[in-house]
Amino acid sequence: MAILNEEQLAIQKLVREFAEKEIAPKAAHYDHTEEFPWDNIRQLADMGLMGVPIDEKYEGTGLDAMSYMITIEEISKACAATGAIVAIHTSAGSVPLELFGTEEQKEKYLPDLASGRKIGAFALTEPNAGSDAAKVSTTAILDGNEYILNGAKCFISNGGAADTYLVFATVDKSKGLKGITGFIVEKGTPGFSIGKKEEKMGIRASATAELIFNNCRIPKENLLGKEGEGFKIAMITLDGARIGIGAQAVGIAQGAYQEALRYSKVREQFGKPIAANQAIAFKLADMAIQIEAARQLVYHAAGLKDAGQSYGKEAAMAKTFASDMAVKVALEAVQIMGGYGYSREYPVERMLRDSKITQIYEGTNEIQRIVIAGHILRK
Ligand code: COS
Repeated sequence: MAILNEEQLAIQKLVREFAEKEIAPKAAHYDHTEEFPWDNIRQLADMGLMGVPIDEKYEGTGLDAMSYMITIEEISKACAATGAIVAIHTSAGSVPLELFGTEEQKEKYLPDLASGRKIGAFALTEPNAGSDAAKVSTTAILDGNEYILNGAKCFISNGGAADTYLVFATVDKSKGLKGITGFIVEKGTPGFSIGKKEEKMGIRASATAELIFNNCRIPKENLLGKEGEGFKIAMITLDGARIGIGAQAVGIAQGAYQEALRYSKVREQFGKPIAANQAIAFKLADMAIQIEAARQLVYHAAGLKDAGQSYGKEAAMAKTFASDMAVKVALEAVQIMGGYGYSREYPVERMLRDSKITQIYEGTNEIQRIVIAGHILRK
């Protein structure tokens, strides 16, 4: 365990106890119904956990990145869908406003987001611009004091549930990625509608939807940063958000491991608990090693961020290692629990399904290797 300070240990205890008591018991229900877990979000908002790293000036909790990662890990251990909602709302839907917004924008939008009264989302991906994020084709044309948005976004986390969307569109296609620009779009703006909601393999209670912009007019003052700065804003946002996905993966793996550990001590076969067999005990030992290694990578990236040092490479490493680890650990947990592991009566099959997305979203692990290689080769 990394040496956490008193404040970090206190938030770990607070979130762990709350998540175990209030969130974990409802995780199977929300997985099954695919309903957005509003009651979890309201409770997390009451506890100040919807804006952990946002400045207190904007109604955030004003804690460091490490505390925020601990929060995401603990929530995700109980319910990965709820962890995803909080992580995307915070790292991708709120932090970019704090980093790149004008003072007026921060005062207008951040308090509602950081307090959890409203939910945030980040809309970059399009049907033809996933890994190749620079291929955004949603357009934003300036017309007097308004931009007119046209196009569609897909796989947008918190889509439909969110009130505030950070949308990336091009103001000039001929400029390539230098034309990409960020905008703040409010739910209910005429011309902005929510399209198809995805039915997913995992994190089923989190909302993932298409966004449609049809001559959607937004005021010029809703420009995020300057025209043409959108790609960089998106990349910097993703650098930070990827640590959160690493933390989420660690949480899912820890949850699956704990279930398998508990089961292997009580499940008796051939007259003894199955944990008494090295075949099982060694699996548990390997799971514990992998989880701890991933957690340390997440903490390391968060520590660099808190120290104001560059952390893009380490965030990509943490996300890649932790997500690959989570899938392996959840799969082993299912194996240890055998038929019970495969049954929907126990949580590990859900955790296995939930783990898979961590290898895909906020940049696939193949993209993370491009990012890491870029850092290594530039040096
Ligand atoms: N921080 C700041 N600037 C960055 C950056 C970062 N992390 N990454 C790239 N940039 C800048 C580069 O410095 C470059 O700027 P200059 O032209 O001024 O030098 C510009 O952005 C273009 O960079 P690059 O040439 O590396 O862009 P590519 O089009 O090759 O794409 C990848 C780079 C593949 C890394 C990017 O498209 C990516 O991250 N894709 C995955 C997207 C993703 O994560 N999607 C998930 C969506 S949210 S769930």
